[in-house]
Amino acid sequence: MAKVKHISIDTPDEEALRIIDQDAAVIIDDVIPDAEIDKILNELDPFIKGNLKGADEFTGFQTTRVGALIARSHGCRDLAMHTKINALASQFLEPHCDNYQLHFTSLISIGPGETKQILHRDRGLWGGYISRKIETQFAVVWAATDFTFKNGATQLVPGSHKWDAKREPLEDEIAYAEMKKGSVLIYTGSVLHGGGDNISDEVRSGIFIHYAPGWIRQQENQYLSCPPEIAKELTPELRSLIGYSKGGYVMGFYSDPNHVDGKLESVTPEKIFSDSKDKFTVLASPENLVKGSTKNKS
Ligand SMILES: O=C(O)CCC(=O)C(=O)O
Ligand SMILES: [Fe+2]
Repeated sequence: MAKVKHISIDTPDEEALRIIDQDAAVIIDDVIPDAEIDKILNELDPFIKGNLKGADEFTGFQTTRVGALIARSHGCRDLAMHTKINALASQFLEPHCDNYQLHFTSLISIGPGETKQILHRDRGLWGGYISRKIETQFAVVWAATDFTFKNGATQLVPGSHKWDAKREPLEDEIAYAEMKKGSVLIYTGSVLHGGGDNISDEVRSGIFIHYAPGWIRQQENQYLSCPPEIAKELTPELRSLIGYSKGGYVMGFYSDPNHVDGKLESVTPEKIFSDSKDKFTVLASPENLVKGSTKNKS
């Protein structure tokens, strides 16, 4: 049976990225202690309790999803900013963008009796309009419980990011991302995967925090899930990561509708919080605009 490779937190980035390039998935064992996970589950408890199960076979009739994790959980803010994960995300995504952003957050809990989720490539969420030469998602799953074959560990088909789109996996090409609570599964937007079936009597929970290029539409709308009145509590770095920043020279600027003095006209979103950080100049130079319009014509 196929397997997802396991590495440790001390594995050099180059080796982790080599495995991700080859298999489109890797597991990093024992990244955070159980206590940190328990703190997060505590913070999210009111939302977990009130949550509805999925409405179709894809979302899962025995599966619950809790989003807005940056707004709702301090612990998830730390996970989103984790140094090693961000180092890998930036090296993986930045060949195709000037900066990357947070894209999606969800606590996905697969309950007993759930059936297998259909195998899919997450990049389909952009409608299939983006060339497969460009990788648009770096998915990170923090195990909030153990992930086992029996309780619904994510099914994954290592190497399927390089397959012809129509090829279907044989049973023994499907791996199960078995890992301990506190470990991390990384997979890309192009690999075939799906939630596993849960034939145990326990719930399998994962904290999904995904990243994408700064120029693309985020799956979870961060401006609504973490509006400015909550975003003002975040560090400037995390605010910038979730989208209160520009994704390129002229990508994502804003003008304050109430200001008449010109100070908040065509500025970077960081200005709402009086942050001065801006990786790009306020307006692109003509040279930069021309450069952007001519590179990567393929
Ligand atoms: O819950 C899982 O293991 C995977 C979920 C998933 O891939 C999805 O909902 O897109
Ligand atoms: Fe998925």
